[in-house]
Amino acid sequence: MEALKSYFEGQFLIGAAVNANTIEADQELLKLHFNSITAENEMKFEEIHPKPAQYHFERADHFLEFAEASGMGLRGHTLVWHNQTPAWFFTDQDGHDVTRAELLARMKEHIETVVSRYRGRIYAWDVVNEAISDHGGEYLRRSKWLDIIGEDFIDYAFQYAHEADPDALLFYNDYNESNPDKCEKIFLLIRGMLERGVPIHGVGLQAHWNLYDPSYQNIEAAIQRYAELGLQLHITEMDVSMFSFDDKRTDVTEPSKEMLYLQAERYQRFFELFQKYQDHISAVTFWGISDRYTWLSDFPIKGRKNWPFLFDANGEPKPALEYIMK
Ligand code: HAH
Repeated sequence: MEALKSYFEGQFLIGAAVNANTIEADQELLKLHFNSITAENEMKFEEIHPKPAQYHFERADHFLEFAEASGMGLRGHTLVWHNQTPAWFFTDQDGHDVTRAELLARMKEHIETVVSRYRGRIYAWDVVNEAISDHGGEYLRRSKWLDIIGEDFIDYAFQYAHEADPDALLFYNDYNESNPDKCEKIFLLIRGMLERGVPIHGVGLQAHWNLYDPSYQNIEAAIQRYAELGLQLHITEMDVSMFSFDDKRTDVTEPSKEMLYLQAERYQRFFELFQKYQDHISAVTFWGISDRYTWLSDFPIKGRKNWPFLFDANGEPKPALEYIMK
């Protein structure tokens, strides 16, 4: 069988998110089909910088060594996010919020330390993750970053990252990126950054999609809108859940034939869109390797399995794989 990465060679890098277990358990599949990896959690703030002045680089270093030894690229995820960032980072010794100046200084220290360690070896960084609100009428999401620093925390994060590694491509990354209202907010955010001369090079479309949503029309409109910015687009965290967002069932223990073929059709149409916009899209990363492990087998419904990828739980090709490499 042809490798995914060869099939799309010259169009997009094909990536997978890995963790300490999957990089072992699915190593063969990973090496065969993928040419880029992202750390699912191991470069996030709470893992890499859990305590003041305490950095844990072992796992991230290991992923980088693996990537370099296997001829793969490494995407960095992520520097500034409202989630998985410890509370101490925002507070002083008395538990009060730090000042704007102090938080900016801490942000600079964190970004400098992490980004310069991997300078020249990580081809793209998700600098800011999920800063836009999902609610109509609200622009930026409420967060400690926004509360303490103000809206320009995003500009500063990109400036610090650029200083630490001038060659890394810097991305703004978000989910629900194909929702028309949120897409417009993301577009306006990035257009403003470009007008202010902020060093940003790409938009990350997470692409946490499912069998029913989003519509092809909304996805295409979003790709077109982001492409107008003149930046590269990366699909950063793709998975295609078997369940619609409102589906709360917990009694599905195996994917049905119908689900597998619906999923294959969805994947086929998604990749047709990616190819149509291949001048803008340069990488497609899945948020896992195979159905052996996915963050969706617990989220948002605890204990419910999901099967969102191109390879099944035994690493065997699913109909979706054949459909996209027709
Ligand atoms: C993503 N959020 C994050 O970027 C990634 O780091 C994490 O491992 C999984 C998904 C998507 C998301 C969320 O954080 C909250 C609600 C919906 C979707």
